[in-house]
Amino acid sequence: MRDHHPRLPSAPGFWRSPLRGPWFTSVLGTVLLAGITVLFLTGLVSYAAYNPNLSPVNDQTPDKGVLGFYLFAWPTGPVWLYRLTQGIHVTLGITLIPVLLAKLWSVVPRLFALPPARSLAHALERISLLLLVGGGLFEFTTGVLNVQLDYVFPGSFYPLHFYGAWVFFAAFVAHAVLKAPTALRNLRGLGREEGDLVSPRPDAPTVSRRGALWLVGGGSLLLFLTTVGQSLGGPLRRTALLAPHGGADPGGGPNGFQINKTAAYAGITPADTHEDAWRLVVTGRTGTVRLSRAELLRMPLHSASLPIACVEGWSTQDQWWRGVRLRDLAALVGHDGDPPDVFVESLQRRGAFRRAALRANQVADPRSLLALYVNGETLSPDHGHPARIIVPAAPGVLNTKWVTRLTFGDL
Ligand SMILES: Nc1nc2c(c(=O)[nH]1)N[C@H]1C(S)=C(S)[C@@H](COP(=O)(O)O)O[C@H]1N2
Ligand SMILES: [Mo]
Repeated sequence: MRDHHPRLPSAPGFWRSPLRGPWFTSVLGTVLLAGITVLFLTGLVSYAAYNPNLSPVNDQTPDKGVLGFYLFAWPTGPVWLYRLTQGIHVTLGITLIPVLLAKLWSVVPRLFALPPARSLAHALERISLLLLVGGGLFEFTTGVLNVQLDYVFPGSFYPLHFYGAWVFFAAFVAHAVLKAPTALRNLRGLGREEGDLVSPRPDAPTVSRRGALWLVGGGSLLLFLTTVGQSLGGPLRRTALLAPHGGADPGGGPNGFQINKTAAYAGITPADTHEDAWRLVVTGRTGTVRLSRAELLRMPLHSASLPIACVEGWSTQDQWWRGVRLRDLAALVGHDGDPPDVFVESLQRRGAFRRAALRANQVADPRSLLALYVNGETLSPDHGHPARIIVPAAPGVLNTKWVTRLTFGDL
């Protein structure tokens, strides 16, 4: 009887879809092999871009020691570098969601198969599968939550997503090595449509296997087309229907580009930023200098066309910034020629992004500015008036707004 009316998902006959089979699973697996490898690499790169080794204000991931073996000084060019790497990371991650779900769906009978382990090797394989499925769901979920809801995690998003990535990728590599030979055979059509994935009592098909793949691909394409605009910026941003909404409306004009956190959100009031109240406090080898906005404006002003690129995947096209070079400010306090790292502090009193550390190579770049103007106009309150950092190729989070203190020295 049980064979004819299986009630338990552990019974092979419980799963009826005629789509399941080695070929379908192998095609999806191959797409994920390429896609997840790119996600992992762009993710590692994104983490490096924060200068996580420089200062605990940039990153507090404990014991990243071994896993941080690859960290390097993030370059300052090309200026679109982080736009590209993080745009790929977020857009590709979102695009792959239908493929990931279809792949999990295609092998779901295996997750319920009994007995749980036939041998030690089989037990190990199943544990690695748990890490793979759990790790994959965890990475995609935390990534999407971070993009859509903006840091909703206990503590920081970075350690969760970073540790999760290593666990997931380790299981992923083991899985790929184990399955690659079979997958290759299935793709070439040499494998036969048999085995535990093929339902012993399939329902009548409503769509062919190829048709189902087109559906998955169509879902991915739709996600791609409604996401990618946020990384392209400019007028194409409007096509990004899936980009997070409900944020501040940047309005039009020179300051009319995306706003991450508004001045109101950050608790910055006109009383804080008023000419009489605001001072820039610069500290370095030779002591401390306090500068009013008028004094800053008497220093040599320089321009740079640079984008803002956020970890959340959105970025702006180049904006035309004008302000004082960071290296000129370093020189003011005794660091001529070879500027050191700098610790940047905002007027903002609370919140994770009120402080950031920049590396010496970023300070030294002539395009790295303490910006006072954007696109020919004074910075708007939401874009960081009276002064903000803008550094080429750096993630948005390092471009501190409402800056009030710069401390030069090796961190
Ligand atoms: N003081 C302060 N500076 C900040 C932030 C912040 O929350 N507080 N957000 C950062 C992040 S995450 C990004 S992406 C950029 C966005 O700059 P924008 O709002 O001018 O586009 O500002 C950065 N500077
Ligand atoms: Mo950001």
